[in-house]
Amino acid sequence: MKRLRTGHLRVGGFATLAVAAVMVAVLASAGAATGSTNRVNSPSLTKGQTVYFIPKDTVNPYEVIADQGGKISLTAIGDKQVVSSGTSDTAAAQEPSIQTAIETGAAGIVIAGNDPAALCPELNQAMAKKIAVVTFDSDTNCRQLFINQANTQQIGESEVQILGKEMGYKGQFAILSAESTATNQNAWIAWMKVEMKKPLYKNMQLVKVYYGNDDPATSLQVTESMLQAYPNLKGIIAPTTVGISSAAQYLAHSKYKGKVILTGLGLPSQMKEYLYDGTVAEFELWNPRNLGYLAGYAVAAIASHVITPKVGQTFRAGNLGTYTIIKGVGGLQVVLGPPFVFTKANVGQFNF
Ligand code: RAM
Repeated sequence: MKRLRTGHLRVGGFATLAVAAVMVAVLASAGAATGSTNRVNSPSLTKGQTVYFIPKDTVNPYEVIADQGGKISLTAIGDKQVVSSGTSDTAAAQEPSIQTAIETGAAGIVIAGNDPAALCPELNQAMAKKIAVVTFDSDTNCRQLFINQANTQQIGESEVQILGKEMGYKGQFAILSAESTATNQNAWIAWMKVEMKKPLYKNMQLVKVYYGNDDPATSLQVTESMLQAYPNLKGIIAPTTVGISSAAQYLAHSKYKGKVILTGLGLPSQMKEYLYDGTVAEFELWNPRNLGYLAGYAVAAIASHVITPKVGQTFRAGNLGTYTIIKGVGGLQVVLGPPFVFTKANVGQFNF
């Protein structure tokens, strides 16, 4: 099997087993994942502060796991976490949580934006009150730092590379996204379209981007619609854990199983059965628990004035180690690490 151009490691592929094993260990059992106490003391971080974690919604298992990671780091620091959001992925559902954070004098906000612009009046108000504002998972236009799960370009490109390889670089495919306003999905899709311009993909055609709103029922419904609308559809990329698990559920019980290629970003816990039954061959992700854990340390470092933040500054994220602030597309960011390709050979080793 070829090693992906983007540098992903594949168990049983080009990567040596030793390297792959290290990668699996990092992903599966970093400090955040084990919940072990932070062995690296952070004396400079202020204890007793309250941080609001505002996920895209409170029901998506991916977001729940990311918030758990935040709780682990904030608890290790001696801070308190409040998780607050709506149940659907809209900016309007997140606004009351930001307001409450401001009114109750929170030290920090960590938010996965459902919309890049619509949340800015509230987030700017929070920053004006000296509340540390960090985005994670999905960025907004107004924040001090974005905790990016992986390089945005790499995620977009690699999704198309995986699908192309599995489709034999031929045929129609559709994208099943989350909310149409989701900054993260839209950024990944933009890079997918750039990748598609390469001659390698000249016989592949992106027919349409569908939106399942990170709602399982809607995602199932649009999967059905796209297969009806495009009877020759050969592939689906769902860069959302809700989308890919819903599409896999649909395909697994349909005549399209094994015929329509499905890949995207999925939780190993939700996708395991579909790797084992042959509905899906591979998909990507990172450890969402580590994402939240890293965001917890980042927001605490800003709220404690350990970082300003600015380019080149570093901070310690407990058992995950030291991270450096770099310049991203929308401003300052920190990148958790490369995405990982899950297959039926390695999926059993993950607990998220
Ligand atoms: C869904 C959400 C989230 C995204 C993951 C991959 O759970 O849309 O924002 O990062 O998928």
